[in-house]
Amino acid sequence: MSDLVKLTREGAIGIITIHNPPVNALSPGVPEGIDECIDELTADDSLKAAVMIGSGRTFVAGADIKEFGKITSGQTKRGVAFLPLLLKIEDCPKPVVMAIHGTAFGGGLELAMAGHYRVAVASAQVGQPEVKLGIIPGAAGTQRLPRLAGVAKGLEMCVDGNPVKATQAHELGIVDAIIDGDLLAGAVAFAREAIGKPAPKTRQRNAAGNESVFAAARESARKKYRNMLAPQAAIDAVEAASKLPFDQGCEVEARLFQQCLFSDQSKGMIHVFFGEREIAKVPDIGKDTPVLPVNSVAVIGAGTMGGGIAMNFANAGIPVLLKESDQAALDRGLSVIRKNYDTSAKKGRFTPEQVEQRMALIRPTLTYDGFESVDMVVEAVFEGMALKKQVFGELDKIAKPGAILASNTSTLSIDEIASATSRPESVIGTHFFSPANVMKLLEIVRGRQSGKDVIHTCMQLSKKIGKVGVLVGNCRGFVGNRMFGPYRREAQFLVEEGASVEAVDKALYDWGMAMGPLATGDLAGLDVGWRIRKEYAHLEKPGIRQPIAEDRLCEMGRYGQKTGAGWYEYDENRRAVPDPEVAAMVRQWAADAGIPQREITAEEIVERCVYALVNEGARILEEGFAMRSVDIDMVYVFGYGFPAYRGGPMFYADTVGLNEVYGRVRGLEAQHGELWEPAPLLKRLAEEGKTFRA
Ligand code: 3H9
Repeated sequence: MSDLVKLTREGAIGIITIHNPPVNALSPGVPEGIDECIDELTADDSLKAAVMIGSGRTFVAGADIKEFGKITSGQTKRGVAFLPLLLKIEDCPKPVVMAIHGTAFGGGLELAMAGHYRVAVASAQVGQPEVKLGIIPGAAGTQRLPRLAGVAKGLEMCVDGNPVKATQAHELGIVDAIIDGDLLAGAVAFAREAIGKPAPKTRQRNAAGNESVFAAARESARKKYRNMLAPQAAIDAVEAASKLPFDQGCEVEARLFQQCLFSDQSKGMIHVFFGEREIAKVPDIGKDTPVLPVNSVAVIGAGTMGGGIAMNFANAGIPVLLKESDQAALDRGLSVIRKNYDTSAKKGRFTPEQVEQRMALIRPTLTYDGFESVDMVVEAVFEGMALKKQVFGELDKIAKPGAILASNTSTLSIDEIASATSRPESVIGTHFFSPANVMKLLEIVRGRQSGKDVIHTCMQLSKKIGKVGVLVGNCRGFVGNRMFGPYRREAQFLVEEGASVEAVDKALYDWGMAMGPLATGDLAGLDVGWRIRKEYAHLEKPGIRQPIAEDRLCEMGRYGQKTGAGWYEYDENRRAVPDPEVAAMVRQWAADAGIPQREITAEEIVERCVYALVNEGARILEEGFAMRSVDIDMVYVFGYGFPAYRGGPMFYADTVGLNEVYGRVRGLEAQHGELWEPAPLLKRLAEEGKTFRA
């Protein structure tokens, strides 16, 4: 018998325990082990019922996601026939009670639903999160869940992929009983009660639904999950459950599951699932590296960034001192924070009490009083080296020894900032993304002398404050903004060469970006880039083409949303309206600069912008400012609205094929000149037939 699954006995009750740490995934050996246990249970006359339970921290968290890559790359054959095993469990003549703690996700919930009964501790969660991996349930989840929870709820759970808590699952009929106290003992008692009674089979229940639910779900998923295959496939599969007999519904599901599994979208999303976990692993910083306590924080600057950063700490229950240089700015900052919290409360994300608790954790100040006792300071003042160095010089005198001194700079050298202190080992970059209370990405910038404990602490802290922390090196713009430069440069060039502002944004939005590059500039503030460009103007190579339009817009005071106008005009609800005046001005500026005008396709827009990201990403990787291509991918997925179903820019390039990408970059170099010189790493990998990932 497999070591992964064991059958033990407690009187007339067989206990089937799944032991496949850390999450009891259905890796090879687990389904086989369950199969053997069911055979033994059936054959053993002394056993009258069974309990199936997971050892360790959870029930079964789903299929083993690592196996999917092996299946699609042909390394493994199609995996075990899990569906027949579930039928075998359901047809077992003795009642099988599934005992759930932790998470019964994906194949785990499918397994649980094949049992005759389900009991759970109140803290457990159940769900079909497959769509988050670009697939749909593949072992009758779309068929059994609507039969238990009703079509509308089953549909919602399969399409959104969000889990429900055990108590709600109980109300919905997914779970039969909530167990207080010891789960196994409660499940065994439940199983004893079930002996001799007819065991209910979920697949024999009815899942009739009405037509309008599906039409509405399709429409809503089209908007919410733009371009994504899996949510639409999940709707088709649940609709099949509502119209067809169980076996035929399973056939529909199996076909759709295969289509999704072999799609590039699921490969991209699975890459993101593992990527999010991989980036937490820093090769030279072991798990035993000390973690410094961060129980109090100070933030300098109560502007858009500083305020958002303070909210992150308050949300995690960490008290924050929020410093500004004058009362009016401080008041403004606090009122923005309150407004943000109130908006969240209106959306039901927080209760009014939680809002007050969070506000109470943010203590406004105009002085450095109290800074001597905080564990960490995050500087979020204007982007300018002289000012940053002045602040760090002051902090060096005030902060306690060992306090982490972090800068939220988005482009400036952490080493130079650290040089203003006598303790560069305590200095690090923590680059939040706007809006800082919403965006998941946190670039953690490693200075030459940043201490390993300081880095490790910031990586851990990122999780605590709900961020995805990616460790990056200290180059101009780090990973995200350094790549964003060429990306937005191309967007501007395209406008200057004849594409409309709206056409550029639409092409990239339709391709999957959360926003177009020009609208993103308006959101972030065009003046931010303008200020930075002025700071670095001395580094520009003479004779190399530079975008014209954005600096001109800034000179006119058109900074984007915050001034009501940038690339677009904005109404009082900050809705973008195309501005014919901008279009006319750009045409004039282009004519003055002698830039020929032409028709530009959406395909060219996407290619130029996305390959500009990839080419710069390749340079960053080669220069060692990103540890792995997956780090770059996670920066873009979690910080720049890059579609997760494309896996990130480097993964996308791998999917296209580096030889193809290299060929196009060379073509662009021939057409547009040295800004498109292929990165040496891209050239080398393309010629060797390799990928960034490998
Ligand atoms: C499915 O079931 C399809 C079926 O319908 C088809 C049937 C035929 N496989 O997240 P953590 C690893 S699709 C492989 O840090 P937490 C994870 O990589 C699946 N590995 O812990 C990590 O490894 P490492 C549907 C998995 O406590 C370690 O376990 N199920 C899997 O924060 C710890 O994970 C899902 O989509 C897996 N299924 O969160 C559930 N799950 O230490 C996906 C985890 O080397 N999983 N690992 O970095 C999760 O949502 C979370 O991991 C979970 C635990 C909530 C379970």
